[in-house]
Amino acid sequence: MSKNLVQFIIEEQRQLPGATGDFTGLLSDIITACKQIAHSVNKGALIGVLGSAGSENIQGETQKKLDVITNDIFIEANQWGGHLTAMASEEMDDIYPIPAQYPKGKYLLTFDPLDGSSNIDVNISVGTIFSILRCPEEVTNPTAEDFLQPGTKQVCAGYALYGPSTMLVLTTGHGVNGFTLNNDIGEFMLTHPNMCIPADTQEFAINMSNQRFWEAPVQRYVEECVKGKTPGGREKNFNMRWVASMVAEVHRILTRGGIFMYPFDNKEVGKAGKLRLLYEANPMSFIVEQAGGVCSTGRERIMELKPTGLHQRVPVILGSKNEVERVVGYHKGA
Ligand code: P6P
Repeated sequence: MSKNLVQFIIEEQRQLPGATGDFTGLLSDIITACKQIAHSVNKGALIGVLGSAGSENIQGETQKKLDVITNDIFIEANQWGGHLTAMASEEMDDIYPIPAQYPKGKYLLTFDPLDGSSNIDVNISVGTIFSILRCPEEVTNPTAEDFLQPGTKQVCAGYALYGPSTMLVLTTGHGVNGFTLNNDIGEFMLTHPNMCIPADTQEFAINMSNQRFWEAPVQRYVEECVKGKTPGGREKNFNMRWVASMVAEVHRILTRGGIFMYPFDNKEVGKAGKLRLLYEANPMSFIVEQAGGVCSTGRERIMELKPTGLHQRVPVILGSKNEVERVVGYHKGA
């Protein structure tokens, strides 16, 4: 019988000197939230949770009913345990301090409760992304400023993927491990130990409809992939994927390699990228780097960026080391 996720975490905790079980308790609450979200997502139309909520989030994006429902699930599952001082979410304008009636802990939690939610109404895979930071010492009433830590400060990052099977993938800085939800017993079981991204790939993922808005280095890279082994192309042919669900793209890359790009584009003036640093780019970067991949804006390592805002957007180029480094090289040469 393979290990379940809680057993795996406790065994990891035993390796951490001075671990108090606080971290294990927090992860256990996050796992509970992901199981509840999986249930709501899987039931979909049967329980009337598809469609628009009729509201917008701070990003100006129309919220799906499930965006709101899954955000509430995360808040409910994580606010009472005494492991956090505050949370921040794609779906909330400001931070969510732990209410006074609950004990506070030493961690901060950021999350995108339902990434790729535009896919939910058409039954395509969606996911949850989360990241755990330490709350700065002596801070008991945190502000948004306390969340603005570079990705290198993350103590844990993970995602749940609600696909043909529900999986949870996470890192605490000692590699990446994948767990599959066994619905018969309601436990995530270790099925993908020590996930590693191949350094090379023949598969790129980008939203080609934005091509005319990209900078020259990305134009060059994608053009060469499309040309493949023809003149002006590469030494190999490429395949393309675009699911429009970052969690699904990253999981595919963790499983068989690839490069995912949501680069800077000049489609909207003043918009530095589409993906959010704190609860999309940073957690995914931690996971991808721990699996041997590379994550860059094209010019900088994403995890070294000093965040300037809770909902800051950044360009994202991540995946197989040799391909991401080629794109970074094109930016240097530009
Ligand atoms: P586009 C989902 O909304 C998301 O944030 C990522 O999960 C996904 O990779 C991207 O946006 C899709 O963007 O422009 O293709 O809709």
